[in-house]
Amino acid sequence: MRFKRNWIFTALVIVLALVVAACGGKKSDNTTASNNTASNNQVASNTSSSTSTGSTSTGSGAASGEGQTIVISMEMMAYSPKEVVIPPGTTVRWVNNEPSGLTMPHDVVQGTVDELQDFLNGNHQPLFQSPVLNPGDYWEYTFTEEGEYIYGCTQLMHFLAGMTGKITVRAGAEVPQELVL
Ligand SMILES: [Cu+2]
Repeated sequence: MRFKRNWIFTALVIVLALVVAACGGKKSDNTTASNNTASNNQVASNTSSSTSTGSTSTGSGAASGEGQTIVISMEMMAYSPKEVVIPPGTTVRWVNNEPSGLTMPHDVVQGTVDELQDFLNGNHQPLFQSPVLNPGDYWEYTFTEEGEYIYGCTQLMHFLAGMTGKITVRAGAEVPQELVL
């Protein structure tokens, strides 16, 4: 009797392990699939940009967006706009627009609030990190990989006071025309 119960228990464990393994397998499949889609989209947008007949003001150019530069302003201890969506290949220029008489340096460091706290303790390697930017200074970074990039200002821990932002890089997204340099 005791032997039989043990056997059933062992069988259950094996079945559970198989289920877990199957789920894990599915997850990695999805990642591969979305990566493929991303590169396909990029190819598609390149193709359509060569056929578009450059209209300027209507902002019809998701495809013509590659290589453009947008401006995010740093003023009143905030990034403006706080969140943007851009296609791969877009350059973001962060400009410190605090009044020039003010001593209000900012910076741009990739990371969530927790990661930025780790960063200040030397335990987070950011994907991108600007130098200290004084009023009038700017810094640029070009986003080539799709994804969501959360960042913040580490000067005097401004990220704890809400100075955080998010860049979403998505193939096929339109460059926000009102922000173009
Ligand atoms: Cu700051």
